[in-house]
Amino acid sequence: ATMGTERSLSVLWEVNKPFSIEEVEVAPPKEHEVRIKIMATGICRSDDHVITGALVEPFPIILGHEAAGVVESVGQGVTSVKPGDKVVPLFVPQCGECKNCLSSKGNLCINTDLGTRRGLMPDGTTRFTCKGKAVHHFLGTSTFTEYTVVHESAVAKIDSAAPLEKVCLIGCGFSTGYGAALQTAKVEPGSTCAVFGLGGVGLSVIMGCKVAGAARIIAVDINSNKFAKAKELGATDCINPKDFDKPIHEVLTEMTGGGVDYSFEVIGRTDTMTAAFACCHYNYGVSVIVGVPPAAQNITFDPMLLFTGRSWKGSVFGGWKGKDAVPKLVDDYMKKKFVLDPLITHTLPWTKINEGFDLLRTGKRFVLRF
Ligand code: PAD
Ligand code: ZN
Ligand code: ZN
Repeated sequence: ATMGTERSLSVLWEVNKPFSIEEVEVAPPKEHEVRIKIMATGICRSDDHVITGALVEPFPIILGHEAAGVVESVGQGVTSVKPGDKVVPLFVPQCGECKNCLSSKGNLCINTDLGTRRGLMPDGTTRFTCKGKAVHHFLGTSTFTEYTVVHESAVAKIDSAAPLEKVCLIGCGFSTGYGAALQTAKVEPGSTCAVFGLGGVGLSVIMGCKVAGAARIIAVDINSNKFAKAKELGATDCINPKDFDKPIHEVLTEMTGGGVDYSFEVIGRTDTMTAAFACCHYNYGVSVIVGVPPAAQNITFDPMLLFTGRSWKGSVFGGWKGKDAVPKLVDDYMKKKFVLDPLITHTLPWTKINEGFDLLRTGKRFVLRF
């Protein structure tokens, strides 16, 4: 079953260009690898960051990292999944053996491709070829394609009854936001939270804060069209920085009598990272960076902000160890412990990928089906 080369698509050849739908050869899985037929993939702002160059990756590349599919074939030595299993690829793998996987504190497996700019499988090669040219992988996942190959440590088996066009969001956006609140910040009952950015990830932070029992959740976005959904999911206040003359961190500090307990930056801008940090309580506030920091930008800040007791943290994939957590999150979804529908504004056939990105840039979030 592992023979045969599969055909596939949607290659990004350079920055700031549309995707081109191409025939791509997808080589069979090697040892400890899994070839997946992708059934649905979401589009996350992180994919767009590669298009614009804010996140630097090698080209040509097949993007996409938030998906669900079915195992088509497995390489030698694969034991955790078999052909026909429903799965979610993991952009943060869980090898189970490295220092971070063994630590109860971390989730960033050392085998992650994140930040390496390699765009290759763990063995340093690629499974994609287009027009005789090697095409790069994205974060060990590459899901804008009918077939992809991932390492066994980067795939989680999920409930065979799960609706793939919904649970694909558990592959990134939902879990990232939800986990930032529950795992990274560990929001406590009764606390006050501020969430900067109300895209799919920010809305998922709101869901996490609500489940944790936050008493007040203040949603911040420059697009007021986002407020209705934020309220539906648990925001108690919604504010638009454009409606105020003074800096938004001052507005929040005043609104909350000294600062929020937890703040989250879910945009990916250095100015909002600083604002989110500054609006948390001067003595014990915790601020979490979820938005991907733009390449080659630095933050200058007054260390007094930290000295008095604030903490500044980051969170990748919501702090979850994917192989363990993703099947459980899918089970929780099936038990209706949280919703995913409000995060999806459109569903499109995958060949409309470029239209999907246009929608993303107008504040919509969509899932491509295959
Ligand atoms: P999105 O683009 O759908 O949402 C961003 C929101 O921020 C939009 O509603 C904007 O209107 C709003 N916004 C933009 N500028 C401002 C501003 N100056 N002040 C207030 N609001 C503003 O993105 P998303 O929800 O898909 O992703 C959000 C970020 O999280 C993005 O940077 C993405 O790359 C990152 C991300 N990180 C991880 C991770 O593991 N840490 C995973 C997935 C996504
Ligand atoms: Zn993502
Ligand atoms: Zn590991």
